[in-house]
Amino acid sequence: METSFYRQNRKEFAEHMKPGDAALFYCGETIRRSCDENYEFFANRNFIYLCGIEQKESVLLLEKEGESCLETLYILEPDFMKERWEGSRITADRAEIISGVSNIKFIKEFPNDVKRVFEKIGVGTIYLDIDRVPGQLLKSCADRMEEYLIQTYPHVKIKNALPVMKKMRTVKKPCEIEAMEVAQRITKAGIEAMMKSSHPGMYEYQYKAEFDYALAQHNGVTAPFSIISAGENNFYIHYDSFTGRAAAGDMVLNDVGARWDYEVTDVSRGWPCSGKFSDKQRLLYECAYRTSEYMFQTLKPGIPMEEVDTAIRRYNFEQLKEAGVCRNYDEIGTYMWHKGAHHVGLDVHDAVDVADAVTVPGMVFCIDVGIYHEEWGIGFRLEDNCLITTDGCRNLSKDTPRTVEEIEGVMKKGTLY
Ligand SMILES: [Mn+2]
Repeated sequence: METSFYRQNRKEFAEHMKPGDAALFYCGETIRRSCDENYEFFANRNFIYLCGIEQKESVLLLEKEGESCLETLYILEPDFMKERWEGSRITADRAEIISGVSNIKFIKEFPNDVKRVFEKIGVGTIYLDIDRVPGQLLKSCADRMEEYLIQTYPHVKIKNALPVMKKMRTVKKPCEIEAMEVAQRITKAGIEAMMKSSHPGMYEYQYKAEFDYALAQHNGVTAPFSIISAGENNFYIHYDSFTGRAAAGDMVLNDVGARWDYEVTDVSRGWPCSGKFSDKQRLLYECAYRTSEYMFQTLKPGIPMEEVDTAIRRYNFEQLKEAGVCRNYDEIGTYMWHKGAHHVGLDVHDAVDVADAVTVPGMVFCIDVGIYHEEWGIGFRLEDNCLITTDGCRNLSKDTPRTVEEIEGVMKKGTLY
């Protein structure tokens, strides 16, 4: 993203702060896996949204003084021996260019600086980005800071920054949409690669290898998540083992994405591994397709998000009823196992403000129509990414083969076996 994006996001957050308030955002740290191995580092997405720095142990401090906001970014100091093993650390110059924060300091200065802030805050509030889920064992940097504050500076008021961040992230900025469009083109290449190489007898890990290879051709893009399954495995919604094999007559399901400039896509397609839909597969697929098309024709600003889900369910029921598959709306749960709309952005299930939400221009969410017919052994999802515009909506993933004809056409052209 351009530096102006991060600058603007910090400015918008600071508008929620009062003079004397401060805010802390942590990039995060590596988590030990075993012996001397760590899990791959993953930068906190709210931190990314505010400064775009992907360097473990970095911290952003905002201090509101009058109308202006003092910004300080703390980064790890250079360490020749550590960098020899782990790779280079971000430099102060580079951190300034990316984030637009001009006051860059080394993290060793942070403890003293932050004490000065806490001692200064008499009536002000400190914002911490606290995002806990029930049963969570690990404590984040913000959780630990909260504990320290309560014990050491009990007079300091603590406020959670998360609701403000969620509100901000709900509406995407134009540069985010541009990044998503690039991610969509890469996702399309990955899905088409799987469709083109598909044949009965192909293993799920082979589909995944095709997908990953196609993504990597675009500046080394890696998949932020992947669900790829065949046949009966399509009935496990978040299946992740890649060990199964597509038998003749099976459908293959993918629920995948690519990430470009931190923005992700979330696109699902289902196709017959042989390249030709059977009558039953086509019947069910076209129900999902008509439902999806209906949603893209009708979505516009001002619709409660809850109604989006209900509309998908109702319309898809009508299609399944007409197809003679489902007679009663009460029975729709037999064939539709999950909700049909969730936001995407920096996260695949994006951190957004959904309470009482109605659609507004700039929102991006999935239209995900899943049909699972266990008796027929057919399960798949048709999932696209919907951008709400000023007068309607746009399907960001429409170029990834969607209709029966498009899918069969791509698979025919691509037959390698
Ligand atoms: Mn998905």
